Amino acid sequence: MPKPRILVTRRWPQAVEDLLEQEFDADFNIDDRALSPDELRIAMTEYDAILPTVTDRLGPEAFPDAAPRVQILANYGVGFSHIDTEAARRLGVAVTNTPDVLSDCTADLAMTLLLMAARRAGEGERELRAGDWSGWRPTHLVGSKVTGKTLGIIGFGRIGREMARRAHHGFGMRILVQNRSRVDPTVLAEFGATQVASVEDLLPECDFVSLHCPGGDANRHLINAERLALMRGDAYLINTARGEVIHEEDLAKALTEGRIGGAALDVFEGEPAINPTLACCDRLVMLPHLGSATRETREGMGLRALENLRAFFAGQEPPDRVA
Ligand code: 8YV
Repeated sequence: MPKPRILVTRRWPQAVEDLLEQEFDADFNIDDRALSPDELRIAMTEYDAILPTVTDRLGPEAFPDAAPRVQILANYGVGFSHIDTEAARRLGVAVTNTPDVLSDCTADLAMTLLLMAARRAGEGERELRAGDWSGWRPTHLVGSKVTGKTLGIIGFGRIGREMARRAHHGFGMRILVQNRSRVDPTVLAEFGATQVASVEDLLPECDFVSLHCPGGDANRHLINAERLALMRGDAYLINTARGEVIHEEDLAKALTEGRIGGAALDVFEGEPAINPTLACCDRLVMLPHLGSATRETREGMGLRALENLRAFFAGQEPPDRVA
């Protein structure tokens, strides 16, 4: 039996690429650039499996009209709002993701952003690099204390829980949770957390709000002008989920008008392009989608995608099927 023909759309850690090459008839996108919907649609007719990432916009236009050759899209990442799972289901294409392996590092990065925003670390670094530091003074770049404050977590899945663990056990923070389904009280107790009924109930109570819900249409612009107006004037917004969860122009306006304390973003609606209204905000920390970017996690994500492929082509149920 010939080996399944697979396309890896970006360069992956070498150790995982080597395994993929041994077990499959694998093509790697050696240019390591994002593929267009046209290229992806053609690839669907030429490969048995595609291993996409967040940079592959697999919307309706990337799917052929009739059932393609491709049988599985094994996504490299936990979030899959860039894949039209409805089109995949209609055409009988399985979709899998890579949960768990990136929860620690993404929560670490959310905590990094929270601390950077609260302690004005980005502003301080910019000042130093520009040669503008005039020396220590009691009122210079004074931020907000983190220990003991209230953190609101929107979306209490694996990453949200790891964020709660760090914030509660490491920084003594009080945790409020908003989640679309009811969270088991014993799970909440593990993180000293209280679940509230709605985003509207959560926002006015928090010193920090961290987003950990899925992206896509369900949560597009969940944080908009009306909801930003419910945040405290000195509160901070953190986003390591998906860019589209925030209405970026509304956030830029709230920041420039000083209506919230600050924000820290790892993800952007049109990434890698940054909404120009955000670029001018001082009280804003921005990182280039680094949530899972550690050697260990990127390798773990690759191995998890490989496990899904192995199971699928062995005729078994892939462990992380999402469609
Ligand atoms: C990934 C992420 O690196 O897993 C996710 O959902 O946001 C990132 O940490 C990215 O999606 C790779 O496809």
